[in-house]
Amino acid sequence: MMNKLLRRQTITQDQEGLDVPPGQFVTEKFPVLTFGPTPEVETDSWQLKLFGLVEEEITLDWERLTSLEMVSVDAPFHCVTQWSRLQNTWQGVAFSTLMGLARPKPEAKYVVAHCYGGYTTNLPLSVLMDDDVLLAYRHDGESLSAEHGGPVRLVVPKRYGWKSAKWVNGIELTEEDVPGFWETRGYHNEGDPVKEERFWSDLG
Ligand SMILES: Nc1nc2c(c(=O)[nH]1)N[C@H]1C(S)=C(S)[C@@H](COP(=O)(O)O)O[C@H]1N2
Ligand SMILES: [Mo]
Repeated sequence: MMNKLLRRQTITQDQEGLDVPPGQFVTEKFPVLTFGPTPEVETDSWQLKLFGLVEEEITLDWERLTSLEMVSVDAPFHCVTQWSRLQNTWQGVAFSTLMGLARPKPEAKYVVAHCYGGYTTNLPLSVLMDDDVLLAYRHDGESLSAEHGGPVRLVVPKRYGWKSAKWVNGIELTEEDVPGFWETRGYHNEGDPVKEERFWSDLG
């Protein structure tokens, strides 16, 4: 408790004036953070299923995904292990575009992102409908590498990195919140870097 009271909860800026959330250190590098092996997924066999509480279940292949409108998002990336890479250009399909295709039912309030390899993470649907959330297949002008989640990863800039699911292959709409891989292992359910929502133990 004492620790929590003493911790500075302030946002600072880097030399270029970009925001650094509390407790984070800036890196120019792009570290790889993966639990377990990197799944090898070819674009030929890649699929993304939109399912659960949707009006229309849809399975997209690579051709269909890349035929959808491409957006470009400049955003920081904050890992809970305290590194932040402040400048990233992601390109891919806006999450809201996919929801326009599958059309969530009124009772759909949460999302579980499923990945090749079995990793999952959960988020409120409202958070994912933000215009900086996308299914990215390019990073800083190049195809997204396998180690960073290629062919396609979820990118949620306003949450810690573990919510940005790599090798995503399923978007499940649910009524109840279903904690994912790290969320069932002590990580915070929301994971907002500005509020420093790192671990459940932070709550005392
Ligand atoms: N499928 C999957 N997605 C994942 C992870 C993982 O282990 N498996 N790690 C998460 C964590 S903890 C972070 S910080 C980011 C790291 O992304 P990067 O390796 O591209 O830096 O991916 C997230 N997405
Ligand atoms: Mo992370």
